[in-house]
Amino acid sequence: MRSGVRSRPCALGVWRPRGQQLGCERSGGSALAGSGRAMEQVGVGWATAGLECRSDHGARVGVAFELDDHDVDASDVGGACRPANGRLSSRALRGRLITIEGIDGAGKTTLAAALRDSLEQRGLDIHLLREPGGVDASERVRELVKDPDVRIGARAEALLYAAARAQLVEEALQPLLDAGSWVLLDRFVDSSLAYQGAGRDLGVDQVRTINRFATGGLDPDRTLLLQLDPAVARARSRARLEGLDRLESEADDFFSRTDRAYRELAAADPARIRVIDAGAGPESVLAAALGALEGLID
Ligand code: ATM
Repeated sequence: MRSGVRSRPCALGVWRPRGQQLGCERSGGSALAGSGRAMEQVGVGWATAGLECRSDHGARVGVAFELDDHDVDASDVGGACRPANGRLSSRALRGRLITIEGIDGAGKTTLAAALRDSLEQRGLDIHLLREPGGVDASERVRELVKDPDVRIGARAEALLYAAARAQLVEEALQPLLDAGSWVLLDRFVDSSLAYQGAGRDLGVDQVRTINRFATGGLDPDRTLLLQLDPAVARARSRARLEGLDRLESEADDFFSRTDRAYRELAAADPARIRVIDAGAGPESVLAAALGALEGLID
């Protein structure tokens, strides 16, 4: 594939390469998916235009451009790549992946929308996505795994979530991050570790392994774990829903195992996973979430 100027992706990760404007060599989409954070990004804070170039040493370098007061020629930052229009900013750019986790009924969706608004007000280019879903194929998997009339074994379920995730990474997540965007993601690998690894008793390490393959090793920069007593969370989601889907119909001990696994994951990685008391009101939860992004937002 040649050139890599990207138009702004929409909220569900649909983005189209705008074509050939930059005349810069760019590797194929599958390489993007597998690279995790191997790609180094150099550039700026406005991510509607980005490209990937090869340095003299063959290393892949992502570059994003913005019109800015600080003119920098593209050759200063990326070798042979030059935008067809516009000047380069000297500010450093790197996309961020923030994931939101928690058992059903903890308030992830409410927090995600509030956080997106709040981060947008700070001028960040932010994209809200969900799992399973976010792109067409993964939304289809979502329908399948939620369908209470479909029998799916535990292993197949873990693989389906991983497949949906692989597609999301390749089609939306990695391109967005490469372009310097922030992605707010409602569930990611930790959901599979907690629900399939512990809830389904498949083993956290086994599920981690298939997900490393699915994501190419992509890790969130920060994870906000909404914590709520499973009984309270279940009561909340039952009140909210008309009919329970395939997972929501599981017995209470499934959710207790899932909740316990989330707590253990957070204890094992406190730098990434920040626990938030989901029993507080929405405003307090939002304030806590913003506080938990310290070091990422100023
Ligand atoms: P949401 O309704 O929160 O979007 O999640 C879909 C369901 O899929 C949710 N069900 N419940 N209860 C959690 C479940 N799920 C997994 O079991 N594993 C995963 O990897 C993901 C992403 C979701």
